[in-house]
Amino acid sequence: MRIITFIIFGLFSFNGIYGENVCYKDKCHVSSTRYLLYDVNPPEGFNLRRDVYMRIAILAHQLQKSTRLGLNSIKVVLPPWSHLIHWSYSEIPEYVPWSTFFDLHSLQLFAPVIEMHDFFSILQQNKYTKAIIDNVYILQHFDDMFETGKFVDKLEIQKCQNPPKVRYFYYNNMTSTNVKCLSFHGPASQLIQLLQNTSSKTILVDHAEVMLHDRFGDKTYWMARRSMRFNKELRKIALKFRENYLNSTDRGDNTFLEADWRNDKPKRDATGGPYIGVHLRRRDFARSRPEEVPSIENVADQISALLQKLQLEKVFIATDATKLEYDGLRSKLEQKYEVYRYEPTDVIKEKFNEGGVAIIDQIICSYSRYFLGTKDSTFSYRIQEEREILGFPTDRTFNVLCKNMHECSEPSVWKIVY
Ligand code: GFB
Repeated sequence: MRIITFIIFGLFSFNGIYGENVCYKDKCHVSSTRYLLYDVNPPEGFNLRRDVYMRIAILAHQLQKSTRLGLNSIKVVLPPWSHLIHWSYSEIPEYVPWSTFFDLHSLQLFAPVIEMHDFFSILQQNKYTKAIIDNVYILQHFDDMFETGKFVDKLEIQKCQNPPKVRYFYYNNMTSTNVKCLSFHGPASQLIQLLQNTSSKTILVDHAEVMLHDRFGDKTYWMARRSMRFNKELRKIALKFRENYLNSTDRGDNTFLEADWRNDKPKRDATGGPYIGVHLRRRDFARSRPEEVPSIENVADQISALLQKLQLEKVFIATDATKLEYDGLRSKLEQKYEVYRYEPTDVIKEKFNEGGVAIIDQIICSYSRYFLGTKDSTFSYRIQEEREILGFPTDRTFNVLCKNMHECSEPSVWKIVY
């Protein structure tokens, strides 16, 4: 895996302006770039974090178009993927950059975002030894809104509900002497009120998940979503697996996408490869929802019935289930059908870790003829969105495993908008 440990060189630490030197024809000036950093509640998983990114990216996209100096020069610094509770770690602190999972250039075609290591490089060029953030805002919910049930959009500096952190992103060399708790209810764009009233160069918003979407499900939302193309190598690995085992190619499945997401056209005629893609979420998810999650035997019955109905022979299973659970499922299905699971080589596991393997699983499910997900799992939601982008008919996408043959709920359908 690509491990990035940030060591900042130099002898002094400075607070204040972190200017970039911008040079043109031998003349240099300090740029007015400001940096917006954000972090998310530690227990949140990878796919909820992707949704929080969208809220921030849509804000940054809006700010970029602003005519106000100071707002249109804001860049978002992407929080490295570290210390996620669902992933296992070795003893070395690991800071996985976004480019391990996503195509950074593609993200930047929508919003001005940079990696944390780029932010550190800029500090280093300017000889800063420490990243002392000008303003840290820890977002929190308004207590009284939950008590009264009356929700109004507002933000207000209030007493901290929890003791504030003193270290950020687990770095020893990033801190701040200016930390406030900001009670917040409303969309991410509400943050503009705060950004336009300060000239701080570096602002960190912690618990960014408290901010809501500005525009859920509209054209801009889907532009942000479409810009989240996965890392090219992960896409290639998934494609090879589809070709080798599932008889699935973009040409044959009508799932071809333009190289640049901005050129994609609306369509609904993707057929997908001749297999069912299943996302079966287990572990903590199954433990926290015993009333809703089906048993392994029941899952096997549901998949068999579907394969029979669709006259397909192959099923691809994406799951975080234990080996024992997966083997139980496979042995029930294998009597009649071909069952596939993606098993990474040590090299791929080392390079892309559990996050990359999960993405390969998601991509393979995205290209299936029919997708069956887990109700309320953000992992399944992201697959559904991917299939909307690929242009599948909605009835082949918005399907979830039932608790059993009698207890079944319809998932919400979030259609793509261009
Ligand atoms: O993405 P995620 O947060 O979605 O799932 P939910 C958590 C992690 O589980 C993923 C692994 O980042 C993966 O590492 N995982 C889940 C999988 N499904 C698969 C799979 O099919 N294949 C692979 N390879 N890995 C919520 C969490 O999970 O569940 C909440 O976000 C909370 O924090 C809740 O824990 C119970 O929305 O499913």
